[in-house]
Amino acid sequence: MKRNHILSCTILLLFALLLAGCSGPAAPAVPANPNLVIIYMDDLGYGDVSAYGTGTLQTPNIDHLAAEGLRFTSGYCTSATCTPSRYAMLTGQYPWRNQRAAILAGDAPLLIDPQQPTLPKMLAENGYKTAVIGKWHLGIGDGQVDWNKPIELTPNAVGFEYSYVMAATNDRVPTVYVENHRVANLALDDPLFVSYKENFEGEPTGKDNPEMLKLRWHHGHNHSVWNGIPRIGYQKGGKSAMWIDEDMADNFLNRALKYIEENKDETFFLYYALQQPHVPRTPHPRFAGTTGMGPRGDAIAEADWCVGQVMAKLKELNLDENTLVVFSSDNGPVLNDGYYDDAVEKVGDHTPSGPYRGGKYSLFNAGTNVPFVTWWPGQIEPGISDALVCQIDLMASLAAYLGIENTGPDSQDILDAFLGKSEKGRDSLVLEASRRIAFRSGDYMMIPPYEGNPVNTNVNIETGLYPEYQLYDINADPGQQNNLAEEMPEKLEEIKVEFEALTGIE
Ligand code: NG6
Ligand code: CA
Repeated sequence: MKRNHILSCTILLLFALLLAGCSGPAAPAVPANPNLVIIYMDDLGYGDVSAYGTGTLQTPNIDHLAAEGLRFTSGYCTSATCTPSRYAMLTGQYPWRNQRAAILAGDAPLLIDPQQPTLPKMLAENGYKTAVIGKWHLGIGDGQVDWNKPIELTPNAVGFEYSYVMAATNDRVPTVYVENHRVANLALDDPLFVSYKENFEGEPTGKDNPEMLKLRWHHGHNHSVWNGIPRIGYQKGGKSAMWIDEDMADNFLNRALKYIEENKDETFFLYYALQQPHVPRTPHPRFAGTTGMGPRGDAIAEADWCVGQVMAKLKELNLDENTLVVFSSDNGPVLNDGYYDDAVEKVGDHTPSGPYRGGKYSLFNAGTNVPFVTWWPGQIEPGISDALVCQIDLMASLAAYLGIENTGPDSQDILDAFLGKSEKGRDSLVLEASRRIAFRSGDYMMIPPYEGNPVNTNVNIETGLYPEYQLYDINADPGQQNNLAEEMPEKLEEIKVEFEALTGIE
């Protein structure tokens, strides 16, 4: 009797288990590996995003993303310029560990060693489709690149299965797009030549041919002229392949949307790297004049619209619940970065650096404390986080999510902070500007003594360089007005020890 009872109970239990198995999961589903979309801006400041509530320029689409996601107040890139920040995000290695990780010329060799671990490689090895569309600026080729032949060392050599990029910046030659291993739309009968040493005979320059210019140069930017805009570096030929600056945003966006469409049934990583609001600021006529802040404001409005289009596409394809979007910028803001484009004259009450001191090229906080949002409906609760997070940590944090080994040497697993499950991010972070480094530890920022001009007079931004130690409490004093180095010698000493242990620099 008893035995029978046990038997029937067991059968009932098995039946129940079977039923539960068939009728769908009882607990919330653990999502499959999410798609990753990094939306990366060029020179967008903390205060340039209206969600941060400090500037007067409006960015409704980015605000919407921030409202649905997690907005970080202490979100950092590693560097106050482009190349090093991108290097760190994609390799998980601090850029100051690599001698060559500084602003690169358009013909500079590939900065990332093809043997080096990278974020796209890590994801590709784990079943992801990977693509970069937009600004690259991490070098292409071997230093002797022939732009008319297939180029081996492109983003494809470091983990991107598809790439469609401008090699460097929109103010540098060559003013062409490179798709996978070739310059796109290049005609064989008009080969492209590039030099950063000397001009090609008979070719006009911004310096000698002001009559050709629709945008005047302020400092630098007086070499080859294309589309009425003088650039950095010299080029000749390749006319069929040359970009039209005003169409660049649409061109990158359309390719990004197409990539998402085509890979909607795959797991993918799209690194969508917009060129705005880097100089030359050339918003499409649809956006020109819309903000009253001149081309810089209009280029941000254009980028904001692009962000909205990408988000709409993810929702339209029902990919939103399975896509982690990370929105950020490669360095802080600058107004006059080499052209007369009214950025200074028309900025009005807008504050691109937000409450912070400095900007692009600066060791002060605005150089690297940038807009930073993570978004993943169903997984990330909307909100605001004060956790200290950095783009360099995406690699280790994603590795943790995927349950694989982290291969980014300086990348830290702060997954819970990125997902909003913890208010705790990093303890500390090394920051870089023009090959000099500073240190954020907790709420404090320490800038070691450096020689050099305290103001970069070209761009009119404070560099942060002073001959004595600086120590600031960023929380209490975001504008870095109160140097605590003398007042708090013990704190300074403690941070110096920590900094030396990490960097090996005394
Ligand atoms: C500087 C350029 C600046 C910009 C910057 C790179 C001059 C005088 N200045 O050398 O205009 O191109 O490099 O910006 O040439 S970044 O955002 O890609 O780092
Ligand atoms: Ca930049």
